[in-house]
Amino acid sequence: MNILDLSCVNDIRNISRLIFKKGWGEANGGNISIRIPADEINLCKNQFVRGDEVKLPYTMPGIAGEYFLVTGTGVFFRHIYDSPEESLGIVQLNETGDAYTPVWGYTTGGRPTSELSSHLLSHEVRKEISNGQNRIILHTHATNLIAMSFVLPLKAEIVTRELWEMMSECLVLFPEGVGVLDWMMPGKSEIGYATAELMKAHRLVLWAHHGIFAAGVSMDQAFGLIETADKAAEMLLKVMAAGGKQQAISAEQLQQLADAFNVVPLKEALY
Ligand code: 2HA
Ligand code: ZN
Repeated sequence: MNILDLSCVNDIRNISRLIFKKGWGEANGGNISIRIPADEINLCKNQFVRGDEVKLPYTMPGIAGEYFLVTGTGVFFRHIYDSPEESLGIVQLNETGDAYTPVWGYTTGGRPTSELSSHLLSHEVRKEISNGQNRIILHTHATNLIAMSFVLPLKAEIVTRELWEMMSECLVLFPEGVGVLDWMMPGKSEIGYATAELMKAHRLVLWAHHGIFAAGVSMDQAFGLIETADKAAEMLLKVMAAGGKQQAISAEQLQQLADAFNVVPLKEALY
């Protein structure tokens, strides 16, 4: 099977085009990785050409040996659909989980995203927590979520509660709430460790004044979390601009929603 026909490649091509159209993928903003299932790897292994191993400054035994499809550093989301072989690559982690080898893609000499630490360290956490179900990590510069990070206290319980109050779906889709990171230097191992730590409890992690990270079992799920949270953030900003809330879904009503949909809400956000 041609690698370009794999569903993971299609997922990244289609979602990057959509993200660009939403205005969240300006220039080289954003990056995506997928932990590729073994059956997809077996369909295309014969086309792999192993490059040089690259050592990582962290060790991830939980995802050792796994293959990842990862957007390249400096790649414009606008170009991914039309140039998948240049824009994307597949890397395999070694058996100790502290180095990777490119095996496909990055044809013009590229390498994986500058946010590789946040991707791989989050994959390791989410794989364990989800019993192997979570395969997607999606980072994008969602406009309204970024704007919101300038006007709310950077606390998970407050950001979560404000988003939940904007529409009923929010609590149902992300009952565990949104993790929140203060501004940190992008592209470093430190922001990777901090993101992965929050991914132990949340599938959405807000990077203040920068963007959002989402984890999911599928691209639809990861993207759906972000588009829902971003829409809630958009409404919050409109409500604030219109003079502020006169009423909202109450803590009691949020608890009723959680009970009706059989989800366990982040306790701290039901103040
Ligand atoms: O350059 O989004 O966080 C891509 C980014 C960095
Ligand atoms: Zn970014």
